[in-house]
Parts: sequence; C-alpha cells; structure tokens
Amino acid sequence: QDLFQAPDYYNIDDLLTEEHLLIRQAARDWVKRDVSPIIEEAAQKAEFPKSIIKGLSEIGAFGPYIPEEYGGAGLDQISYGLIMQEIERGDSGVRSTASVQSSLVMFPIYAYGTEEQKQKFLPKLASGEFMGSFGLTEPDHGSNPGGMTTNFKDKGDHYLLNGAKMWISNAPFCDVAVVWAKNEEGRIHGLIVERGMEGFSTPETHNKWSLRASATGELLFNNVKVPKENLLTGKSGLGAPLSCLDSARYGIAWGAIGAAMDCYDTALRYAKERIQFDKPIASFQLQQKKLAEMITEITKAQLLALRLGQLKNEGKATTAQISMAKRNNVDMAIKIAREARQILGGMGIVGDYSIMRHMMNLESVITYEGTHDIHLLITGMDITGIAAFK
Ligand code: TGC
Ligand code: FAD
Repeated sequence: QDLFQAPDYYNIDDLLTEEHLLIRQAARDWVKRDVSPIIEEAAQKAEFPKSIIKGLSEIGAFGPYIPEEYGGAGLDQISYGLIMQEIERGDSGVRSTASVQSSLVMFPIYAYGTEEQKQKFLPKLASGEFMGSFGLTEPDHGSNPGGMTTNFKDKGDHYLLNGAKMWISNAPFCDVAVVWAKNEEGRIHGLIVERGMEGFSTPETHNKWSLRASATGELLFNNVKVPKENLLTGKSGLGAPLSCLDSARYGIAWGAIGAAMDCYDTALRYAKERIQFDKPIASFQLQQKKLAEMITEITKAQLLALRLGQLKNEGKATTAQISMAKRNNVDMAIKIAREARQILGGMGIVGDYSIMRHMMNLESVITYEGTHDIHLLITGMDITGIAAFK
C-alpha cells in the first residue's frame, strides 16, 4: 500500500494557485493508483511499463506547457514542475519518459518545426500514440556533444543520414526520434527520423543497474533517407539542442524533489515504527540528525525550484540558473536516498521499499542532462566569465 505523505515544512503550498494544487493532486493520485503498484516489478524485470503511457498523457505529462491547439496541456512552468515532481516520486525512469517526450521531442518540434511538422507530430505525441526519443549523445561524445560525428548529406530530394547515438531514453520503442547531426559544412541541425525508415535501428542497452523501468538504447543510422520536410528549420547550431536541455533540466530540478520526498517520507515512517533497544529508532539522536537534515535540504530545494519556476514563467530563467537547480536538487536527492536507505537497515536493500530503487535511479539522473561536474562548470563560467570545459 502506498502511504506517501508529501512534506511541506515551510507552507510552500500557500504560494501555489488553486490550479497548481489541482494539477498536482491529479498527478499524485495517478502515481499512487497506477504507478506505485507496478513499478517495483517493472524495475526488477527491467521493463518499461507501457500500460502507463495513457495515464501520463491524461495527467498532462506529455507537453504540459505546449499550447492546447497542438494537443499540449497549455499549463505554466510551475505546473510542469509539479507534474514532474509527482511522477519522479513514483520513479525517475517514468519521469525520464515524460521529460524526453515533452522537453526533448515536443519542445524542439514546437519551437523549431514547421507548421506541417507541428500538426503532424505534436497531437500524437501529446496523446501517447507516438512516443519520441532525443538523440544527442554519441559513443565518443557525451559531455562534449559539439564534437558529434553523426552527419547528413544533401542528396537533392532527400538527406542521407549516417552515424550512431548512444544512451538514448525511449529509443527501443520510439516511433519518432529528434536527431542532432552535422551537415556538410559541419553545422548542427535537428532531423525527425521515423521508425520504419530503411537503415534506422534502435537496439536496447541491457544490464543497467539504474533506471531499469526506463528503456535505454542506441539510434543507429546506416544510409537513412530522411525526407527534406523532416528537417527542423527554425534553429541550427549546438544552441538548438542545448535550449531543449534547458527545459528538461528544469523539469529534473523538480523531479528530484519527488524522489527525495519519497525517501524521506518512507524513512520517517519506518524510524517511528522500528523498535530497537526497546525504543523507536526515531528516538535516537543519530537518526533524528539524518531526518532533520533531510527535511531541511528538501525545503531548500523546494524554494529553489519554485523561484526558478517563477523566473521561467516570466521568461527570465537563465541556463546557469537552471544548471544550479538541476545540480543542487539531484545531489540533494541522491544524498537523501543514501541516508534513508541506512535508516531502514537491512530492509533498505529490498524492493518492499522504494528507497534503493530511487538511489540507483538517481545515479543516472546525476549523470544525464549534463553531469554533476558539467553543471558546476556552467556555474563557474557564469560567475567568472571563463569556460573551464576545454
Ligand atoms: P558553447 O560554446 O558553450 O555553446 C555552443 C553554442 O550554444 C549556445 N548555448 C545555448 N543556447 C541555448 N541554450 C543553452 N542552454 C545554451 N548553452 C549554450 C552558445 O551560446 C553557443 O552559441 P554560438 O551561437 O556562439 O555557437 O558549447 P561547448 O561546446 O563549449 O559546450 C558547453 C557545455 C559543456 C556546457 C555543453 O556542451 C553541455 O551542456 N554539455 C552537456 C551535454 C548534455 O547535457 N547532454 C545531455 C544529453 S540529453 C540527455 O541526457 C537526456 S536524459 C533523458 C531524460 O531527460 O530523462
Ligand atoms: P563523459 O562525458 O565521458 O564524462 C565522464 C566523466 O568525465 C564525468 O564524470 C564527467 O563529469 C567528466 N568530464 C567530462 N568532461 C569534463 C570536463 N570538461 N571537465 C571536468 N570533467 C569532465 N543522451 C541523449 O542524448 N538522449 C537521451 O535520451 C539520454 N538518455 C540517457 C539515459 C541514461 C540512463 C543515461 C545514463 C544517459 C543518457 N543520455 C542521453 C546520455 C547522457 O546525457 C550522458 O551520459 C552524459 O551527458 C555524460 O556523457 P558520457 O556518459 O559520455 O560521460
């Protein structure tokens, strides 16, 4: 049974609108009803639970901030964040699927696509009829995507695409992939690649210890003929994929709070119930220190995310501000997961509780969408004016 109670130590709910609270409640109820009961088994079996796709669409998780005319939910950025928080309370892998679909597939088509592309793809992506993936990372280019070698040549009536992308969420089952590749002049462009195009394959990556309920794979392009109308014409250069990352990283800053809340809530309840030396372990100072520090860090992360959401709503959030929140909040969550697991003693390592799954998932979350190190360097660059990447 899912007993989750969300902490709100600083009455932050008072700063949210009625609409925010309703949207969050719908997502929270759905996670309790449709995700919590099945997610542990899906993770153990390393299977993405396709049964949840419809529910993700219904709670507005596919394109929360994409306008309703294209099938999106037309919500503000704080609503988007709250939905990601609730989903990741269930599982980071499920939130990954929503992040990729919304911010890495729908967003670039909405922001940089033609009207025909928007009409063709966005409503189907919003309903979950189409699932999408985002191909930026390559085997030899992870933190440094600007060095990518995937390329396309102009063949008159079509483009010829060659190369390989690695570590791609949703790849094994995606219907469409937004793929970043260099043209003959070395300029990066986005292309919409569709399943069924000859020479396009998506092998699954196995043996993951992390994000097991999310399907990860490769995108392989062997002389794939991509119709010219599938080029994203609105923006080119590395800034185009990086701008999509801004939106996804923002969602992760909220999502990580959900994972942390679940670990804290589970550990608090367990500590009050578990008796050792004739007392609940919550009565010992060492356990109280862990729990008190957890709620302090969660509260700070909530305030950071909310303020960032306000800035995003005003169109003022910078890349560096988003990096700071992604880095801080994921680090906060992974530390809380590790401490919470210890509070449960031996019970912390079994799937009867969600903590170990969150802890393992967060190892991916602290790596993807820019590693912990890269986000620190983005802050460093912002405050000094000097890029220390290269
Ligand atoms: P740099 O020279 O700094 O920038 C290149 C051009 O891009 C512009 N730019 C941006 N534009 C829009 N939005 C942003 N956030 C931007 N950041 C930079 C920049 O102004 C420049 O424009 P121009 O016109 O001068 O050319 O690029 P760099 O090569 O030095 O790299 C900088 C660095 C290291 C920060 C960047 O490459 C980076 O962020 N690397 C991390 C890679 C990454 O995050 N990959 C994520 C892959 S997707 C993923 O992980 C999905 S996980 C699934 C899930 O979400 O669940
Ligand atoms: P590397 O870049 O090789 O980094 C290795 C280490 O070196 C890291 O600790 C890093 O911080 C450090 N490092 C690198 N450069 C520097 C530097 N300049 N200064 C200091 N330290 C440095 N990508 C996609 O495009 N789409 C997806 O859907 C997607 N989904 C993913 C799902 C999962 C489960 C995972 C694990 C990854 C996913 N990724 C995806 C890829 C992810 O974005 C990359 O793994 C990430 O950007 C890091 O790249 P890398 O793994 O090649 O590590």
